[in-house]
Amino acid sequence: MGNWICTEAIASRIRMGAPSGTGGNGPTSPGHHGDLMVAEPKTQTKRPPMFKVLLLNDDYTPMDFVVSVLEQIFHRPHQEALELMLQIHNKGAATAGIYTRDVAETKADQVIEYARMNDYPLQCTLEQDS
Ligand code: TYC
Repeated sequence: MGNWICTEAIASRIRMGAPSGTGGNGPTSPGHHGDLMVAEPKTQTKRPPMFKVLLLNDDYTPMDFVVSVLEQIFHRPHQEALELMLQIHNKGAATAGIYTRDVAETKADQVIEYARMNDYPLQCTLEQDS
């Protein structure tokens, strides 16, 4: 319920007071609910900052290995992974995915670890997106 304080007794009064069907002032929206006034949340919710995971080109990592990284770690479909790999190869770098900080860091670690295990120098970096 976030910042809403709502006991079952209050919730059932809201349900009884709320109009049935869609489009009305339903039990989860603020405002009038029968004879009850429900408060707006006191704190503003914010979206977390997002981070791009950029894959970098190099001269040694095989193309099909990069495609497999994009499929397995970034869940890109095969054709998309192929096109993205070529974009990295031709332009030097491209965004493999955009995630919250923790997820982006984990993906980057997974890329480096998978590349190291296979003796490839593939690198990636994080860049704040928003
Ligand atoms: N340039 C590499 C090659 O010609 C392919 C490659 C693509 C490497 C993308 C890294 O992130 C990369 N074998």
